Amino acid sequence: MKSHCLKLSLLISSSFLITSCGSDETASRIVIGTGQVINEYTEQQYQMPFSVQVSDINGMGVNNQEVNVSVQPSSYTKGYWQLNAGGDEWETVQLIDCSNEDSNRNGVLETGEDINSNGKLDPTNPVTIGPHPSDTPTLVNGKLVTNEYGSASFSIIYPKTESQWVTVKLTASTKVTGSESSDSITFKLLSSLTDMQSVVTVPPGGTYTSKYGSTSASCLNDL
Ligand SMILES: [Ca+2]
Ligand SMILES: [Ca+2]
Repeated sequence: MKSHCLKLSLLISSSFLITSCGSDETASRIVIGTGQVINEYTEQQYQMPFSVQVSDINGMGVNNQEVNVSVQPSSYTKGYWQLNAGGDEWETVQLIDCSNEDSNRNGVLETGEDINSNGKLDPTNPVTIGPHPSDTPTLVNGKLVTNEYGSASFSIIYPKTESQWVTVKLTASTKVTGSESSDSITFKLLSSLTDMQSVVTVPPGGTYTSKYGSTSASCLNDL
C-alpha cells in the first residue's frame, strides 16, 4: 500500500515538472545576429547573411521553432557618391534622411502620405528575404525553423542601387506556447567593400546619385 502511494506521488511530481518546463519555454528569447558581411549575389544585387537564436531563460536553444522574419524600410536618404580625399574609395555625401512615407506600412499610397509629391510611396521596399549562402538550417519555402541548438540562418537580398540610400528595420519573431518574443535591428543597406574600392568604375549600383534625390536637402520634394 505504501509503495502504491509513493508511485502516485512520483507521477504528480513528474507532471509538475512538465508544466514548469512549459513555462520556461514561454519566456523564450530571440536574438538576431549578423557579421556585417556583404556578398555579391548577382551583378546587380547584394546579399547580407543573418542568423537568429531562440533560447529559453536558461540559455538553452529551443529546437524546431518556427521564426518569422520581416523587413520594412524605415527611411531613405538623399545624396550622391564622390571619391574620398585619398581617391581610393567611393563615399557618399548624405543630404538628408526622410521617413518612410508609408506611415501605416500597408504598401498603399493614401491621402497625406506622398510627402515629396512625386505620386508614389518612397522608399520602395527593396529587400527580399532568402536563404543563407552556406549555413543550415536556413529558409525553405518561406519557412525558417531552428535546429537543436535554437539557431537558424537566412539572408536579405537587395539591389545595389538602393545601398546607402535606404534604412530598413529587420524583425524576427517567434511564438512559444502562445507568447511571442521578437528582436529588431535597424540599419542602412550597405555596399560591398569591393565595389566601394572599385574607383576605376562607377560607384556601387552604377549611378552617381540617390534615386530619391541628390540636390535638395528637403523631404518635401524628390530633387
Ligand atoms: Ca499607406
Ligand atoms: Ca513620394
